[in-house]
Amino acid sequence: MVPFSWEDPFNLESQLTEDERMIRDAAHGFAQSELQPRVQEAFRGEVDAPELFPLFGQAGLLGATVPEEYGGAGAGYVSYGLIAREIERVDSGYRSMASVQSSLVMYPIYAYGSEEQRRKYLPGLASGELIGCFGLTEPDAGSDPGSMKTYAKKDGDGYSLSGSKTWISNSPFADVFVVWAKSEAHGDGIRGFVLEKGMEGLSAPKIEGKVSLRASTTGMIMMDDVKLPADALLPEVQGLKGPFGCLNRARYGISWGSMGAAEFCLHAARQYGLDRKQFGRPLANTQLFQKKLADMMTDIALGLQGSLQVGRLMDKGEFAPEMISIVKRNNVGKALDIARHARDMHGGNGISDEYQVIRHMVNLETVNTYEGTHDVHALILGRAITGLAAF
Ligand code: TGC
Ligand code: FAD
Repeated sequence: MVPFSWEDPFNLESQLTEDERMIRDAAHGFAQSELQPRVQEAFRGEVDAPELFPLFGQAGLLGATVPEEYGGAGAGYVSYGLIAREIERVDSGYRSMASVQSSLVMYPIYAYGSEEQRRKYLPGLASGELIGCFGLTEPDAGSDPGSMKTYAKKDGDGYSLSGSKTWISNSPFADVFVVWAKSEAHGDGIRGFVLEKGMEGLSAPKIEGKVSLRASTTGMIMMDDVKLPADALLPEVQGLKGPFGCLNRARYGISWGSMGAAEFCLHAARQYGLDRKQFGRPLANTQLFQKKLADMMTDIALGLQGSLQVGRLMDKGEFAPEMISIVKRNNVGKALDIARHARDMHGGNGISDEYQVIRHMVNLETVNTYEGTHDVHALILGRAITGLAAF
């Protein structure tokens, strides 16, 4: 028998390689020294923070799975997940900034782009000199991206792109825009295009007033007859499997990230319960408090094991998207419950941003919605179980 660790119940540590532990420790150090000190003011002020990207880049946290020849780290999906967990331990918004860059911008350029596109964009995106965003969602096409209206008309050898995307992370300060549109030149099929800041007809206004994810900047992408050269097309993919292939990576990262936020909440609730006395004893010395801590610890331990297994299968190329739906849906839903409980366990103090649990709680409301809502992932799984699509 071995001593039990409430912080690592199934000894996840022993299931990681030495390289993975090193990457995790570096990400932890960066998140605690660079991100934690600024998050309270950033969230309060809804502060734009493009200057974080070069810091993420220097710390090697962008494009973890992209090969080193393009500026990435050439690491595996478990490492990518461990990075997401450490960043989201501080704030889901910061993880969002980094995971959009890695999974939704660098991945499609690497996996679907031409060699010229890879060489042109990936090193700058990996170093954080360039900031990327991913435009799939539209005002009238959220859970159902197949109904998008953004359209690329033929225009000489190239294209003319018109339409609007909304709820786009990083767009107001992005340099590189991966945009999905129906394309006249391809039988109205969905294709990916790479746009650049400054193109005529392209703008990206900020969405103000978010009550969630305030440390991450979100905006729209407005495209009014944006002229694109032929080589703006991502040549190697067509159809919805293009954007969904990117979402697989980002959703998987979120499954780890949300567990980081949940771990923060468990640790905070435990410490608060040990420190705070009511009725002559610590709150942590009551049965109800302990039951909540036991539930939190259990859900985190199981969630991390699920993500680890999916990551190992991704590294071997043996995953199915439904596996990712399980861990994204389960882990984010559980993290949201954990954050809500942690908020309650802090009593009145729990609504103060000083204690941070309410920030995680409101952030996780977004995480439960983006990258496929909790219910849309239930329907993806329901389809896999029954063979019937109930969307
Ligand atoms: P469906 O008929 O199921 O599929 C169409 C084509 O796509 C293929 N496919 C996939 N390929 C790879 N990975 C996946 N996960 C895939 N899912 C489907 C499928 O094989 C088919 O290929 P083909 O070759 O036969 O054409 O499509 P549908 O229109 O019925 O889709 C239904 C549904 C619900 C699965 C889908 O629309 C969905 O997932 N909706 C949720 C939308 C979503 O997740 N949006 C996310 C926007 S990006 C974002 O939120 C970023 S936030 C980031 C941050 O800040 O961290
Ligand atoms: P809807 O699709 O309108 O859903 C509303 C409700 O209806 C949900 O509860 C949903 O589960 C439910 N519902 C929908 N369809 C069904 C059905 N068939 N059966 C039962 N229930 C259903 N998108 C990007 O492309 N890029 C980004 O970078 C990005 N970043 C984001 C950042 C933030 C802060 C937020 C909030 C969103 C972001 N999104 C981004 C958009 C996000 O992916 C969408 O909000 C999400 O996919 C849901 O779409 P919707 O908001 O249109 O909701």
